[in-house]
Amino acid sequence: PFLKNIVGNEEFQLGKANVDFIKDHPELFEFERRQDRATRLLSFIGETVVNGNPDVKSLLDSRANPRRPHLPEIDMAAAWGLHHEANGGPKPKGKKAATAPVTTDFVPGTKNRLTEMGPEKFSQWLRKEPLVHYTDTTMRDGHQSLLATRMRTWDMLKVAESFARMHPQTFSLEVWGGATFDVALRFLHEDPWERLARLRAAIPNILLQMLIRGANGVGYKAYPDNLTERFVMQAAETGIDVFRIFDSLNWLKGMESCIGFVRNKTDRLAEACICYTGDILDPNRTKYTLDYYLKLAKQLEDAGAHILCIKDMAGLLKPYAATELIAGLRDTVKLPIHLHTHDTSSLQAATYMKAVEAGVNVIDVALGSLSGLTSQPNFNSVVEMLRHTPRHREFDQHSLNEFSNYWEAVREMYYPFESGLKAGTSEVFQHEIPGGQYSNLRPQAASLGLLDKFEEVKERFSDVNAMFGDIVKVTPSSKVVGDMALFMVSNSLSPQDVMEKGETLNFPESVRELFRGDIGQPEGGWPAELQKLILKNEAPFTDRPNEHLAPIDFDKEWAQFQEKYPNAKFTDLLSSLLYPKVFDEYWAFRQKFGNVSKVPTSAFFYGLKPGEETIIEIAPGKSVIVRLESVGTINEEGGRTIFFTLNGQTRNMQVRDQS
Ligand code: 3PY
Ligand code: ZN
Repeated sequence: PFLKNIVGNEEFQLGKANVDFIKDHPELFEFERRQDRATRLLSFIGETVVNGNPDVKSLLDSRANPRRPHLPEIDMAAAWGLHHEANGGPKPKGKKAATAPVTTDFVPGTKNRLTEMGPEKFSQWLRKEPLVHYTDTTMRDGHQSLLATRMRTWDMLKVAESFARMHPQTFSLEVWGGATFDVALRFLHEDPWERLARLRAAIPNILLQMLIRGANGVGYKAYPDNLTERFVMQAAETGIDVFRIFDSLNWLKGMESCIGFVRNKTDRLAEACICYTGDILDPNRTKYTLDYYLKLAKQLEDAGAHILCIKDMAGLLKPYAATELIAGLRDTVKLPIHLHTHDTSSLQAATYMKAVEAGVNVIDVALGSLSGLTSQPNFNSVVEMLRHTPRHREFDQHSLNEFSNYWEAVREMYYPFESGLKAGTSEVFQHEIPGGQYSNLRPQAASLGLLDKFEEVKERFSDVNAMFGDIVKVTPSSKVVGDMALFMVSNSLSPQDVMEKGETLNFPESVRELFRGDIGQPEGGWPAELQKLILKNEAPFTDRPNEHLAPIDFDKEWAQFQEKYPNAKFTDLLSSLLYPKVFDEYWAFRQKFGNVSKVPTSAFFYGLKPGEETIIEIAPGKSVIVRLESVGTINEEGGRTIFFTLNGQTRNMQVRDQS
């Protein structure tokens, strides 16, 4: 090294090395051998592999060992004080209204009002409301869009009642439907009906809202009409007040019957959606214009909707477009207007500001820590945005922040389901991927080994939309566009390749079904050339797919069901008719392990560490303390003995080691 370093140096060779040479070139005097450096680096990596990097270790630990969520305070005096103030009573001094009569009763809210007025009058009342209303989506779309729909009933029930007590002026809580039904059964092994019933019991005063995909119910395909009818009736009976009904292609026929079921078979609210796509301000996009949306809104009003929703599932409605759209809708229909968006671009608070100025009645928000990005805009911050302005509705901000803090701590336990999106992205205006789909598309790409091609998947998503004729993209149509994009990326196909080689391609089943008309008809029909390539010789239908399905014979089905699943409830039959295979697996799991929705979330996802204990309320007022003492070594049969104590009594069990 001496020869190479110093003697080989040009300055040294030219005899220019004076006393400063050493100072100016310290690197020439590092004689360590290359191999030593590599060995030391290797041993550093080895140490990190085995023991972790101390700089990030605590971070990893805190994820696996999350902090305990702090339950928000209940202050009935403050809640009643705000209520009296809002109704013209004396203005409270400080935080509480000393003069307001205080009871432990819930402050009456929109649920009480709907019961008193009925849906028709309620709708007229809402249309005229001067102050803006809020729907909190934390317990449905918020976690569907940020955490792959994994939020468990256990975490919701911890704060459901206290939220209803502290924030009774909330318009509604979206707590059910969309993907939550399927995910609850399939991955959380819990009964979605039980979730709804328990939330209803905890929240007697605020409207509970669900998302229903019209003729596709809470599934991905068409169901017999009388199944959707029974589903709607049962959902109302179990606790739903507002049915937000949409069709994934904005096809009126896909929504009409569902609107009718809510109107004629329940005393609840039918909220029908125009799904927003494209950009009404862009003169080059001539398919989804302001007129298109206004016409659809009028048809939905005529079909019997009580509320009109603008469902901006990807977050494409820009602020100045909101001004045009909402002003136009207020002029066109007599219904109250409810606006739903996703903050994927991070612009949507501005959209809300313009919407509020233009007269929107209700906006969808999620509590701070479960808001933003692919979720809804931030409840806490939007309330502040409007403070001291004419349409501001008062909320106890300190308490809203407590709820946000609660959800922030809870969210840590769900870190494996985070979508990975770290900042708002204007890419959404190109790819138009719905917020609720984004957190699923990544893992879907990953499971096909395409994660490093995710950028390409997003580009293909937009190409596929163009190939399909620029369709509305929301579940289930968006899922098909995603399937086709993944198919093209994994087979290295360009749009041109698809058109050229289409006859020999084996298109994904969902694409075939879409082009056959299984989930309805898009505006302007399907592109004929592509449809022929996809369907080959199969004939598409152009009427309602549901009309090709035989109605369910409920008496017969119920009798057979009870034989197969003894002690099952009628709601179980509905779950099974929607998702037969998923229900069957859920049932088997439940027979084996019981009602795991009662297990605290940390133990549900991560088990217990030796020495750790958890409390499980197995029945109302009856809790057990479970403590893991130790885990035995692996035995000859590949099993381990697990040593627990249950309320202090030793309990051992054998568990097979799957590793
Ligand atoms: C769903 O259908 O689950 C959606 O959230 C659509 O936006
Ligand atoms: Zn949404």
